[in-house]
Amino acid sequence: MPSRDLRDFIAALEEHGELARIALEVDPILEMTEFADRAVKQGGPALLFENPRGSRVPVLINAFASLRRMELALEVSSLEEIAGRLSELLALEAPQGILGKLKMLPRLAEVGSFFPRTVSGGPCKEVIRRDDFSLLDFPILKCWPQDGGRFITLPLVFTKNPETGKRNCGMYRMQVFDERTTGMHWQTHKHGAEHYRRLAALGGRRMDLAVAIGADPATMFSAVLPLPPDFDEMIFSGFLRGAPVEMVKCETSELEVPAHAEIVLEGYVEMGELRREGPFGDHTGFYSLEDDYPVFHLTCITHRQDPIYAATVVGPPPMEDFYLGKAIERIFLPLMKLQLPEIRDVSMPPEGVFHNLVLVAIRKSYPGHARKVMHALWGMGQAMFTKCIVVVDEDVDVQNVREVAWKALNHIDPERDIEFSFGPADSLDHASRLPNYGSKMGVDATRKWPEEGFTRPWPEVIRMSPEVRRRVDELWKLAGLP
Ligand SMILES: Cc1cc2nc3c(=O)[nH]c(=O)nc-3n(C[C@H](O)[C@H](O)[C@H](O)COP(=O)(O)O)c2cc1C
Ligand SMILES: [Mn+2]
Repeated sequence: MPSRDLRDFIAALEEHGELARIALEVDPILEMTEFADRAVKQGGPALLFENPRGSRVPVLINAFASLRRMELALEVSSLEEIAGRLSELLALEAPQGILGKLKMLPRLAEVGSFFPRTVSGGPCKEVIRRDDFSLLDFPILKCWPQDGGRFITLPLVFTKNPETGKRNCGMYRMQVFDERTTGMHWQTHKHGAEHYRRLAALGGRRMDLAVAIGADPATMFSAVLPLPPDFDEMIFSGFLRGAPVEMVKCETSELEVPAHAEIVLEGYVEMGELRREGPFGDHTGFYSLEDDYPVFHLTCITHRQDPIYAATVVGPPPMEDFYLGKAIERIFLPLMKLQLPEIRDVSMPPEGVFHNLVLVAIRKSYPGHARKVMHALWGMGQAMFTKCIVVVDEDVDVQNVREVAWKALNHIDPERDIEFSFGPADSLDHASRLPNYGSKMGVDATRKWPEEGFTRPWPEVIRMSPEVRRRVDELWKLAGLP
């Protein structure tokens, strides 16, 4: 059985020695950040603050902040398992003959289990507060000294596409303005922002919104995934869990939220109402600048009898989000390969904070191939944000940044091998010439071919001959070397 909720996940973390309970009083204002930052950088456990200052609600931080914990979250022994399942699913072919069709049945049944199921009630409704509620009852963190206030950092924001009726779930941070209003920091390229624009174009006045905080780990992870528009993240969560996500209708709107969530915030944004949001110590390691974003008005809070508040802290890398991103990188590789089969591997080193640096190894087949791959990535979903793409040949291990730096820098003639382009920039990029718009750099660090105008010989990498290596293995011991 997959984790039904956050509690199941906490129990799993605890069972595997991946959780520390902290009974001391710790302040959600800055102090928890310092704990979380030290813990993740020391490879420490997830933290459950049982006694946050100013609130009776415990706080869970760093639940996804290691590869092992990501595996526990997705209930696999390696993320490659999920990539494998996804590849198999994508390879679904029309069955041949009766026997082939029969063999397909279990697969189809599996696909059926991905779809979310609407239920009539659930633990997230144990307490329903329509009048008497305040966000200030919750231990919402102020993460860094220059932050504009307290921020909800792990919210699952549910909206509906007003044109197609399809659901979206994205993770967009929310700055607490007062007891019943927050910011809604969906960046302009994200699906929530698109729903908002569509509704405005249709002449709508208000857009319903529901926010779940703390759910089963696969569902929480799904909110971060760069899925295509109108692809319901809850279906992907069903795929990850191998069981449907149970959804329950909100009290004040037609939206649905995960029935096993810890806390649900219901409300709306008013078209055209914007408010200054930020600054916020962000996952780039710098403060993201203040900007105007819609305002979320709460109409109702529902929660469990004894809710647990889930949070994350982002900041100078690596932090928890690096591990979420690493899981995305591993799980989505088969999807990338489906569109670009020449791709052997991809990596996003932590220092590149996802959008600044992508390293790609390809099997080069024709002149200009590296540049084709760069442009394909710049045209692929959220990879459009990538500021710098380095393309290397398939013999380079892109998971090893040192190897990439060594080989790529040897292989380039900068003026010839750098491709500049323009396009959308991540909203968090503070160096782009305009917000959300800037330049991109691709580095073709593949071996250059005569067909690309390179006629000089290309040297081989230095390797000792195997016979000598074997002989020195023995001599080494005889010489008494360690
Ligand atoms: C901890 C965390 C915080 C995030 N905060 C934001 C945010 O404030 N605004 C935003 O647009 N994206 C944010 N993201 C990234 C989005 O969740 C991600 O791009 C996701 O794919 C968006 O969903 P969508 O494609 O359905 O819009 C955050 C991601 C993580 C892991
Ligand atoms: Mn989406």
